[in-house]
Amino acid sequence: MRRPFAVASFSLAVVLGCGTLPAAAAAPADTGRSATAVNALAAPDVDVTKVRAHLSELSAIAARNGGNRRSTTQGYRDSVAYVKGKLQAAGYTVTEQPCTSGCTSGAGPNLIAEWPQGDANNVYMFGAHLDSVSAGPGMNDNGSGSAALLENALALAQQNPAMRNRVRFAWWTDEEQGLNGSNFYVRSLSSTQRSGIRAYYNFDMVASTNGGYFINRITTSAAAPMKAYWDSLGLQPEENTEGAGRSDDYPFQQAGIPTSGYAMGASARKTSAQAAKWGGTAGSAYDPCYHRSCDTLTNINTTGLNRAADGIAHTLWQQAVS
Ligand code: DPN
Ligand code: ZN
Repeated sequence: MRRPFAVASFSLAVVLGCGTLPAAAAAPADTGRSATAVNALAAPDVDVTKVRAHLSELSAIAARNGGNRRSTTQGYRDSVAYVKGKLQAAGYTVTEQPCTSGCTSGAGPNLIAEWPQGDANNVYMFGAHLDSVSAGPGMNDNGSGSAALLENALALAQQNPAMRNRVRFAWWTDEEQGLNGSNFYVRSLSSTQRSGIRAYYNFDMVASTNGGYFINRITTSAAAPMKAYWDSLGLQPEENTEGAGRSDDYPFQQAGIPTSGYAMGASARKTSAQAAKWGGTAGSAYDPCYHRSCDTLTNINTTGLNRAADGIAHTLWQQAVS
C-alpha cells in the first residue's frame, strides 16, 4: 500500500507534480499501479489486500480440512494446489517435487516455480514453508510468508520486466517436522546447481501481531537490499536471533549458499527497548498464537505483512531485474 523506496517516490512525485516528499511521511495515494512507467528499475508496490486474499483462501482450505494444513494432510495438498494454480495461470514453470527422503511419511511435495527469464546461472531464490502445525490453520506461521511470496511472484509476472538474473520461488513441505522439505531440496541439487544459487531468502512469520522487524544475517551482502528497504521506512531492523537455524534458510546456509530473509518473531518476548522503538507490548510474545489454534486470519499484522511484501519486491528487483 505504500509507495516503496525513495527512487520510485521521487519519480512519482515529479510526475504527479506534488513536489518533494519527506521520506515516509506523505507518500502519494496508492493508485494500484506500478512505477514502471516512470522508472524501469523501481519495484512495484505489492498490494497487501491481494496478499490477504491469498491468506483467506488458505484459511478456507484449513477450515474444510479439519482446521489445519499439516504437511501430511489434504489441507496441505489443497494449499499446494491453490498456489500452483495461481502460478501456472501467470505463466510460471511449476514443479511439484515429492520429498522422497527425510520427510514425514505421507508429506506432500515442495512446490518450485521459476520465472523463465534471466541468466539461469545466477539464481536468486525466495522461499516460505507452506505447511502448518496440526494445532491450527497457520496463518502467521506460515500463511504470511507463503502469501507474500505468491503475490510477489504474480506481481513479477504481471510487470514482466527485462531480467538480468533468474528468480525461483519455493513453497516448502514439512518444515514443522524438522526443515525436511527444504533440506531434501538442497540435497537434491548438484554442486553446480548449488553454486548457481547466489542467495536464498526465507520468509517465515512475517505478520506477527506483537512483532518486530528482524532480518536473517543482517550484516551480510545478501541481506543488504532487505535491510535497505526496511531502513528506508525507518524501522531500525535487528538480527533475527530467535529464528537462527530454525527455518528453511538453514539447509541452504549449511550448504554454503548466502541466506537472508525477513521475520517478525514467534514465541520469544518483546523487550522494553523493542516496544519503545516498534510499539506493541513489552514482556509479551511477538506472536501470542504461535503454534496455537488462534493462529487465524485475526492473528495477522497487516502493516508488517505489507512491509515484508514490499521489501521482497525491492530485493527481487535489486537482485534480478535488468
Ligand atoms: N516459524 C517457526 C516454525 O515454523 O515453527 C520456526 C521459527 C521459530 C522461526 C522462531 C523463527 C523463529
Ligand atoms: Zn514457521
